[in-house]
Amino acid sequence: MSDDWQPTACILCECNCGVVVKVDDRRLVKIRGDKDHPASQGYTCNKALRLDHYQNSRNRLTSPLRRRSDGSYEEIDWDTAISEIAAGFAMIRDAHGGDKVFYYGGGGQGNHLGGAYSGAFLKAIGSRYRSNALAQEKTGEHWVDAHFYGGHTRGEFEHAEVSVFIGKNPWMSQSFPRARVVLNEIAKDPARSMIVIDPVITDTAKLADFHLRVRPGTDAWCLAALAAVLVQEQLCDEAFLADHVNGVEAVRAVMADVPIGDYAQRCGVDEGLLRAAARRIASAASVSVFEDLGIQQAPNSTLCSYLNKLLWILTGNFAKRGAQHLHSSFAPLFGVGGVGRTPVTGAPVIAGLVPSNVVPQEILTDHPDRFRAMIVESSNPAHSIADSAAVCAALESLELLVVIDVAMTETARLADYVLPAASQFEKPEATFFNLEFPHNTFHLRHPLMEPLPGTLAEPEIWARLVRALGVVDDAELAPLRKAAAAGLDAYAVAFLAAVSANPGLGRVLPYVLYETLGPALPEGLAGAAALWGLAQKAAMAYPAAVQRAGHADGNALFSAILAGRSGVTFTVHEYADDFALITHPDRRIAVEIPEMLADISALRTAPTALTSVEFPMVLSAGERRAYTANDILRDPSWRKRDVDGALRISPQDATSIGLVDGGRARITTAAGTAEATVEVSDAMLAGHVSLPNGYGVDYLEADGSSTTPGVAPNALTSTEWRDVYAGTPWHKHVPARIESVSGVSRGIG
Ligand SMILES: Nc1nc2c(c(=O)[nH]1)N[C@H]1C(S)=C(S)[C@@H](COP(=O)(O)OP(=O)(O)OC[C@H]3O[C@@H](n4cnc5c(=O)[nH]c(N)nc54)[C@H](O)[C@@H]3O)O[C@H]1N2
Ligand SMILES: Nc1nc2c(c(=O)[nH]1)N[C@H]1C(S)=C(S)[C@@H](COP(=O)(O)OP(=O)(O)OC[C@H]3O[C@@H](n4cnc5c(=O)[nH]c(N)nc54)[C@H](O)[C@@H]3O)O[C@H]1N2
Ligand code: SF4
Ligand SMILES: [Mo]
Repeated sequence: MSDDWQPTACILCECNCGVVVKVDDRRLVKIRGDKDHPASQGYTCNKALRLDHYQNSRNRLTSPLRRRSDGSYEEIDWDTAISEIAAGFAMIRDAHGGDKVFYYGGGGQGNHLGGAYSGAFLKAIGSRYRSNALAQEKTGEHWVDAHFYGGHTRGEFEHAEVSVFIGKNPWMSQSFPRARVVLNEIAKDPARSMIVIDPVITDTAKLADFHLRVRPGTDAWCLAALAAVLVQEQLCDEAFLADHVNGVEAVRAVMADVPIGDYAQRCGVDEGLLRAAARRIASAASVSVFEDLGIQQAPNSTLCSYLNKLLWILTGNFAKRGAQHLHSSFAPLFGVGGVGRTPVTGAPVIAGLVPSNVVPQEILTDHPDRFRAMIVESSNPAHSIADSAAVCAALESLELLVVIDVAMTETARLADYVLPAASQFEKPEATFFNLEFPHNTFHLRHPLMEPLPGTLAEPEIWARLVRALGVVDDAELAPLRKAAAAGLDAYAVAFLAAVSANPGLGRVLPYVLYETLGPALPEGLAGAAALWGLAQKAAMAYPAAVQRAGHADGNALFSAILAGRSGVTFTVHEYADDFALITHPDRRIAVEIPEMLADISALRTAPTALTSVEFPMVLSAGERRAYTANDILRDPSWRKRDVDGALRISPQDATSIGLVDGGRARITTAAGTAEATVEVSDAMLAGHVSLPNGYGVDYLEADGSSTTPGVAPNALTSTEWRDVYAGTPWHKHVPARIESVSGVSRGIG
């Protein structure tokens, strides 16, 4: 075993906490928080210690695979795989147009560097449409953000006097640095308050000063009432609104009409408590908010994002310590441009992303513009998109499906070719979840070991695919290779000259960087070459903030990233910078969105319940718990409890249905049926049940048998059950029927 603690990061959620590890014979044998990581500062949750279950999963891929006509797979060598795949996509392009090649994924919770190289191949082939998991959670919020100020905001919970969590359980799902430490600090400090809006008594709600226990799916009424209290009780920050916000009068007019008492009743929250929470927001020196899947994957999701943001805008909680911020980005997580439409169903393409829910319909049709081929990288859509049966049928019908993954997934099993990726500990990796303000962090992780034999890192996979297309004459790259050997300054000059002389190179930039700068980087770090371009962009976009962080220019920033094994702070902002980050020319927030205001008025007569006699309960399909991590860990032995992902149900419902703790229940929805182990829980409201996410993935045991513990949530969800503006799914609000399974069979869900 090496004596050294090597810095890397946990890859199980978007926080990517820095960890240090000891490696023995390719095993991550010791893991602890990295005190030198600028954001996480030594913090981890319970999950980081289980990372070896990812690194050494028995289900890892070790050879490119090609599907035989009988559906089985044969191992093929990399050269064969690359040339057949490139030829296959070129054939689709020539016959039907490159825009029929659809790209899904590009990175999970810990790995966005590989996906950064996909653009070169996709552009070269003429592909236009793409998507990933953000299109089943964040695109509605993005649509509102684009109208309001043109950027993504984050709260500064560490310093907020009042923290508001709406459909967000950070004790379990984390999502901001050192979440449990910060939550405990807030709970202990009598001068600070926490407001939680959630139907469940979550571990976060237990720490709250105000728990607005809404009935599932009624947040729009709750949030409209909160905003209306601010307006009707004249609690808005008028100076801030006058100086920085447009469209306030239209919002005020609609809010003046909201019947607060009636809405409080309709969402099931005591009116006095609701008013007290609104007043607490208004009286605070600083407020930070976090909305997440509890509203983003529930009815009225885009409207709820709109209303939530009004709370902090109306009270002027922007551009000051402890409030909301428009942070810098090291690389864009979202595409730019207005709302386009998908080729078949005409669904909204927000932030450049096709809604995940329409993927099956964009394929399973004889429409001439349907997607005919697909590349899936680091994602498991056959399991993670609504209506798995429809998704599987669609993926199977494609003329060509290529999956790049570390493991044999539900999606890989439908592919024509499966390409085995090196794990995130076997290559340089990083995430673009760099969302903090005023200090924003970027962490390039160095490889801890050689790639598992037979695997390749994504930058190399994409480079080989581009090479196979023959779109770049290698002679054009020679001057850049020479300049790279002479240092970054020489490279910068040569790069600008080459790209302006040859626009064709501009189309395949990540490839050019990998092929020319990559070889000049320290051993094992060629895959970091694309970061050079991103560092230049960051230095141009935020020159003062990058310099404040100690980096003179883009080259200095890139060098610091290469050298900083525990991550580097790449921007240090001042609070006033928030205004400069607004993209509207007048640098003012624009709050008037007519569709949203009409929807608020329409709430008066809209139904608050979407259940029926047939499906009388609300199922939240995909809750985050102590032992869930999306589909990243397939080996079920990583879990210390909740081994088969219990269905949580209130004592009242358990009694009336005849369920007991540890018994079995059948769950039936419009889409399908499943069986689960029951956990009777006081945390649940009557009428509401929940199942965790990340279960129902299969795992090949040592003896060759396969296990699939728990319920795959998307066996129970439907593609049409989605938001009208963004197409985001209502996974947290699936009408369902729950029955007792007689005979207490312990079959697998
Ligand atoms: N442990 C763990 N952490 C994770 C992940 C993981 O898989 N496991 N995944 C990561 C990812 S990809 C994401 S996107 C985040 C998601 O993080 P969260 O959004 O916090 O996760 P969820 O548990 O899915 O949903 C949050 C809350 O919504 C509540 N909820 C359900 N219905 C409603 C409703 O109608 N109204 C309101 N207001 N609330 C409702 C649930 O009770 C739950 O507490 O977590 C990240 N962190
Ligand atoms: N019903 C329901 N459905 C949901 C949700 C829900 O709450 N309920 N949540 C949704 C949300 S918020 C999200 S974020 C999505 C997540 O769903 P997906 O986008 O499918 O992402 P993951 O489940 O994280 O799967 C990541 C994949 O990447 C692979 N992988 C890991 N490391 C590497 C690597 O280095 N290279 C490559 N090429 N592959 C790698 C893993 O093996 C795994 O197959 O699920 C969504 N689906
Ligand atoms: S799961 Fe998230 S919060 Fe927990 S250690 Fe990993 S990155 Fe940090
Ligand atoms: Mo997510």
